[in-house]
Amino acid sequence: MKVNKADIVISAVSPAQYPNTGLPEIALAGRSNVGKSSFINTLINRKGLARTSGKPGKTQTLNYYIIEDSFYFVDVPGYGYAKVSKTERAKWGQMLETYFTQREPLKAALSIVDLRHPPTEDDVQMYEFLKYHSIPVIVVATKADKIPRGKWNKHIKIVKDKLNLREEDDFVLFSSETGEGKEKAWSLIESYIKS
Ligand SMILES: Nc1nc2c(ncn2[C@@H]2O[C@H](COP(=O)(O)OP(=O)(O)OP(=O)(O)O)[C@@H](O)[C@H]2O)c(=O)[nH]1
Ligand SMILES: [Mg+2]
Repeated sequence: MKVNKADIVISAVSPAQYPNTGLPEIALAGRSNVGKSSFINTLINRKGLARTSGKPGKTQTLNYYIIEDSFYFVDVPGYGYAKVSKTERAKWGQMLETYFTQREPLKAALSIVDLRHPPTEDDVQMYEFLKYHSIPVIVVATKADKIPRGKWNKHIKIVKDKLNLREEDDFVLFSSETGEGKEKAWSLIESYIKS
């Protein structure tokens, strides 16, 4: 998709604020600091639209971005950030659960993981949660630029094995730095938007 138009619609703290246009939604899930917001920025060629930071745990709301007036990217708060209080974490968990289990326009989830490291227990849990609720998943292993090309296959295998990636789910090797995997990610996303 060639993106000319992209805007933040709302940083939602509660379901009442989610848009009611009925347009399809593609949600991003992943550890805090893994590169979710950077993924959005790379796909839409806009460096600063989705807020990124070196500070993990920054995205604490469901951030809706409308793309080409045709669908939403939903940037979901990152999990696994140790310094977040138990109460905060429970609140996020509730928000994520409600969103992923009850959101009718949700077409697919992008499960973003770090190519450099084996997926964490949180990553595995997130993937299993999405599978359990029959939500189509596209696994995106990002920060590929940080691994030499010659080692990509080894790392890809570790990620797929640890997640026990199901055959029906797609996998994209990605880098927000180089744009690796951008075309593939777009074509998968477009197929889910149309479905
Ligand atoms: N080298 C490299 N750095 C990346 C890549 N993607 C993200 N980063 C960096 O990783 C850090 C975190 O990226 P974000 O996109 O803010 O991560 P996030 O998942 O949105 O984080 P939260 O909103 O806190 O959950 C930033 O410093 C990014 O510049 C990538 O593909 N390659
Ligand atoms: Mg973010």
